[in-house]
Amino acid sequence: MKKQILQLILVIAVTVGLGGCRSQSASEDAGSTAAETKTAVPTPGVSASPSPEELPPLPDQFAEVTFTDVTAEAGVHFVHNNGAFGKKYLPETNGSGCAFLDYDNDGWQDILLINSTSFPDAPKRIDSVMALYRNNQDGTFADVTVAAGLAKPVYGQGVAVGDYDNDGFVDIFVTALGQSLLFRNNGDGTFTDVTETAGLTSPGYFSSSAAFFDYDKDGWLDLFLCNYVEWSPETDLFCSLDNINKSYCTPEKYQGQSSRLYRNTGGKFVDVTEEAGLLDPGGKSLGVAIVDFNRDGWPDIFVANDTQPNMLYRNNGEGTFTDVALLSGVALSEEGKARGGMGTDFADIDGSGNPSIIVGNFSLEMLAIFRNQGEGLFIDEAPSTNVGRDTLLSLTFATFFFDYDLDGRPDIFMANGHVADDINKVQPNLTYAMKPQLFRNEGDGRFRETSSQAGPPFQKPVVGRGAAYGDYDNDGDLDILLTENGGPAYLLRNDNANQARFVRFKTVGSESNRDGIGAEITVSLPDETKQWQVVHSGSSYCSQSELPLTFGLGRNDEIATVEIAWPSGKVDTLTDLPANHLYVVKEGVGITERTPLPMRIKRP
Ligand SMILES: [Ca+2]
Ligand SMILES: [Ca+2]
Ligand SMILES: [Ca+2]
Ligand SMILES: [Ca+2]
Repeated sequence: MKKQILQLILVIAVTVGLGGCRSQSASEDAGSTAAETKTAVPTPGVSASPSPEELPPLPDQFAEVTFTDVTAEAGVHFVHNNGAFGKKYLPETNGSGCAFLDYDNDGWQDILLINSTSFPDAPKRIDSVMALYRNNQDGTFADVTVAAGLAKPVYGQGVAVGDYDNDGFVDIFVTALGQSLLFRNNGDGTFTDVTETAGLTSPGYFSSSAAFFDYDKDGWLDLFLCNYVEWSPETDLFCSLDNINKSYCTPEKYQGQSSRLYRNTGGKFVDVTEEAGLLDPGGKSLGVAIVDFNRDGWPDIFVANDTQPNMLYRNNGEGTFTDVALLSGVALSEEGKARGGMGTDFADIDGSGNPSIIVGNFSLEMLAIFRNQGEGLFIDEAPSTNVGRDTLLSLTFATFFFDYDLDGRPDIFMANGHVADDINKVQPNLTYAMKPQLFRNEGDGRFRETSSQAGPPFQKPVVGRGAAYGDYDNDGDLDILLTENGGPAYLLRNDNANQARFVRFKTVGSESNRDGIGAEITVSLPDETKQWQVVHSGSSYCSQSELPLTFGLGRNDEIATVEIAWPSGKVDTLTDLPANHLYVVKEGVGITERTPLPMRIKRP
């Protein structure tokens, strides 16, 4: 009886709390908004929605945010197999990526780790496979790869996650050396390889990163696939650092391979690379960021190329793209040199309303911070700031923006590691394994390295490759997944960031694609500051971060206004949202679910 009364109070508390936030939809069915907005009734073990005054007290001073390696206690035992057997084949040193995704829609981020496998001419085959780890909602994960139907040996490199068939379940695209694979999510915990029926069979590409996005805004997610170079065991070349032993050749020795754009025609894909103006046989692409750099509402494509100029494909809005990288200042270094571009990402780093772009580069090349000056112009600020000095030696694969301390300013993560395992013998100032790096945004788009205060994971050199962020423990702050070539994957838990306020949004498109990829969320705080982010696939290197967006609110207990601009053109406006919640927002409807965070973790 006592329990029933308690449950009743919880339901009332949630309902009253929801009354404070109105959804005003710009859509035609705005009239039905109130009726369709429903409340998620709290389930046992999950705390009720706190009113703003019930938020945990703010400390006078925030403690340092640190990261803790929780891989072992989380039950993640994955080890990457790069297939190496002494021949130093080029693809060995590139993999592999990772993803945070919620494949079973339970509101908890699951983990996917891409793997490579043996080369066809290896004397002994090891049929290694990728690993899907289901989130047990108690800080641990269960390996469900076999049951999910994903235990398929493939020479994998990267991953993109998106609901290509708009059925409400995210699907998985695995990029590979050779045939990349599309796995349709059956909605029951299993996946089916639909590569062929979906029209994605391709010749021998050496693919790397990929991104789902809706370039023609027809409500179906299209796919951009980065390709690297022409390579096969038969055409592998001999290169050497010491003129004796074989080492990995730089990509300069190989012919490039054009990236591809596939248009989704309603569950089937068609290669539209040439008609879209994207054919680039010289391209040696490793990273892609879908960034509307000129804010005209059409998603543009930034491609990081290795030893070739980067590309910035402006979306002309009628099915074609024009490369404006050289004119915009993002193609080359300050000295006019093409660099070894790898991972990439974008964010509004200075509150200007314009997205800036970062690119991870080779050692002795610095991270690129292309600051958006507006009017389609960028200037690389790394050489003139401490970031250039602090990233000079780093060979950076994955890099991304995330607000790790939830102060409202996007910070930078870098996964580093050299490509040559014997580099230290010929270049004593460089090492194969390198420490990851963290840079805090100090305001106005200036960054300061905070790696030395960020905990043991940032003191440990690894051969870093892929990386993604996601809030795997539903406590509101962003955790990190990091992969190592020929080594383990690392789950790094964020500690202390959620002492500041935050808010998370999951988007559900109706006219737009189901994931709401491309939706732009602008958060206005009572102190009149604004932040915006875009729901996106791609970015980083060969990896995909979680789709929900997290906004750091610092000391603000609530958000004044939230505007969600959907790819369809619809705009939903929400007001007076309390902090420390995850809100599920449906296009044209408004909030359909609100979950207070930190969510109390179930104990096994
Ligand atoms: Ca799907
Ligand atoms: Ca489309
Ligand atoms: Ca920050
Ligand atoms: Ca977290």
